[in-house]
Amino acid sequence: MAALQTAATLGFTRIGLQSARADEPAAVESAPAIVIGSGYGAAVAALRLGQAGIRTLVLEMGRLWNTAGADGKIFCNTASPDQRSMWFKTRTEAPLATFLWLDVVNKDISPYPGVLDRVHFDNMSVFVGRGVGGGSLVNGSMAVTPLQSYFAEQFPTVDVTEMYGTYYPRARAMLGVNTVDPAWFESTEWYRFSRTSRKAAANTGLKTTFVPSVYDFGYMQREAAGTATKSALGQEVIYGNNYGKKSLDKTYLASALGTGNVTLHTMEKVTAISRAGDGTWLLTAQRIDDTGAVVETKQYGCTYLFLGAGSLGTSELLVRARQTGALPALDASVGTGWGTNGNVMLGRANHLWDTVGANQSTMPVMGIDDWANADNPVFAEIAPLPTGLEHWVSLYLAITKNPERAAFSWTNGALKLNWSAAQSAVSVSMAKKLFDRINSANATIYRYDLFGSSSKIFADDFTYHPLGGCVLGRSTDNYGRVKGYSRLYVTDGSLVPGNIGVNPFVTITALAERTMARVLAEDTAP
Ligand code: FAE
Repeated sequence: MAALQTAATLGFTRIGLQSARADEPAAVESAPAIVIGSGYGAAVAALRLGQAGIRTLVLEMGRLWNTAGADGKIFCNTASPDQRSMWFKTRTEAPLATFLWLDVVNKDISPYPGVLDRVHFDNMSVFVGRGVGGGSLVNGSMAVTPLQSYFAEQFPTVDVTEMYGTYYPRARAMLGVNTVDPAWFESTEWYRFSRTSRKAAANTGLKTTFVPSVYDFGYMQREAAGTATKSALGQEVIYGNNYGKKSLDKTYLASALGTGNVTLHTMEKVTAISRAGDGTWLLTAQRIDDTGAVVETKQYGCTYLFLGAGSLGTSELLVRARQTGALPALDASVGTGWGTNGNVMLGRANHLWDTVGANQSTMPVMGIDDWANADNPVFAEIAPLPTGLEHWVSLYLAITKNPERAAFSWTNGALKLNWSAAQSAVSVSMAKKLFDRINSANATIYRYDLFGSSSKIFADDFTYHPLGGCVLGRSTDNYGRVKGYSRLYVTDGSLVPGNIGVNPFVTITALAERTMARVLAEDTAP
C-alpha cells in the first residue's frame, strides 16, 4: 500500500500550452504507454510494462481507497452501508433485495464515488468494482482455475499446455492464492453454512470441491481467535474488505508502482480514443470530483494503448469509437460475444435441524461441481448470507453453461446491451434442474423471500461475471492485439467469450500475463 500512497507523477511530456476550462481539452500529456482501468487485466499490463522500463500511465475512473472515513475504516460494512458503498446511487442495490420479504437489506445513501457499481441494461444489470483495483476491491476472492478441457473449448486457439504450465501458475502466485486449512474448515462455526450445503449435495450424489481464495486464511483464523480485527468474519465483502484480502492494490499494482515507471491518475474516466495522424493514440478523459461533476477534460497521447476497463468499459470505448467513426477499421465482432457466465443466484430453505450458523465468513470456499454432467453442466458456489442470525438459508451463485450471447451498441449517446429475459431463462432452467434434484433428495424447498417479488426464486437479472465484447481470436489476434489497428491491446474480461465455467479473475489475470509476455517480446523492441 505504501507504494500506492507515494505514487508521484513521473515526467510526462506536456505538448501544447493553452490553459483550459473544465469543458475544454487541456494540453496533451503523453507517455509511451497508457493503461485504461486498474482491474486484473490492467494491473498485469501496468506491472509488466513498468518492469520492462516503459513509462506507463494508468487512468482509473474510481478512487484510490486508502483513506479512512469518520469511523476509522476505509470501507463500510455490508450490514450498515453508507456513501462509500456504491457508485453515485441514492440507495444501495445489493444482490439480495429482501429478507423475509422485508425491505431490510438496502439503505438510502448519498451519491458518492463508492466502490461498487450496478450498471443497468434493459434485462440485465452488471455489478462491477470502481476504484484502484477494480473488481478485486469488491469480489468474493474465489480464485478458481477452470477445467483444462473447458478452457480449451472456449479458447481453441490458445496453447493450453503453456496456459496451465506457465500463465495460470504465474497468475496464482502473483495474486497470492491460498486455500483454507481443511481441519479448521471442518471445525469452525464460520463455515457451518458450507458444511450444511455439502451435506445436501452429498445426499444428492453430487460432488463438492474446495475453492482457493485470495483472502488470507491465516488472517481469517486470527479473526476467529479474536486476535485480529474482523473483516471476512465481520460482514465485510461487496463494499470492500478493510483487512485480510489481497486485492490488486496490495499485489500487482503495488509492485507496478514500485518499478518507478508507473503513474496512476484516479477519478479520470476515459470517454474517447482515436488515432492521431502520426499513428499515436489520443485519449479524452474527464476528471470528476466527489459529486460526480466534471472538473477537467484532459487529453492524453501514447504509443501503446492497453484497454483494461473491464468487459463493460472496454466494450463501451471500442463500440463507441467504431460507431462514431473514430476507429472505423475495428472488426464487426467488436461488441459481440458477451455473456453473464451463466450466473443465477438462489436460496434453499433447510430443515430446522440443518442449521447454517449465525456466524458466517463472507468468503466462499466451496462449490458444488456438476460441470462434468454433460446434460446440464453447473458449478454452484456455496455463498454465505451473514446476517448474524440463524436463518436456515443455503445461498448459491450458480455458474451455468448458458450458450446465449449478446451484443453492445452505442445508441443515442449511451451503451446498450441487447440481452433478453429469454436468455436469462436459459441459465435459470439449468440451475433449476440441479437444485430441483438437491431439493428432492433432501425434501427441502426454495426460498421465495430474497429477491424482491413474492414469487421470485431465481435472481436471473444480474451478473457478477460480465465477460466478452472483444473476444480473443475474433476481435483481436491470438494475443489480445485489436484487429484493424497496431499497438492497441485488450487485457481484461472482454477477451473471454461469455462463459468460463468458474469464477473468472484467475483466467483474466493469466490471459493478461500471456498477452504481456508476447507483446513485450515482439511489439516494443526498439
Ligand atoms: P475490472 O476488475 O472490472 O476493472 C475494470 C476497471 O476499469 C474498474 O476499476 C473501472 O472503474 C475502470 N474503468 C472502467 N471504465 C473506465 C474508463 N472509461 N476510464 C477509466 N477507468 C475505467 O476488469 N470473480 C472471481 O474470479 N471470483 C470471485 O469470487 C468473484 N466475486 C465477485 C463478486 C462481486 C460482487 C463482483 C462484482 C465480481 C466478482 N467477481 C469474481 C468477478 C471479478 O471481480 C471480475 O471478473 C474481474 O474484476 C474483471 O476484471 P477486469 O480486469 O476485466
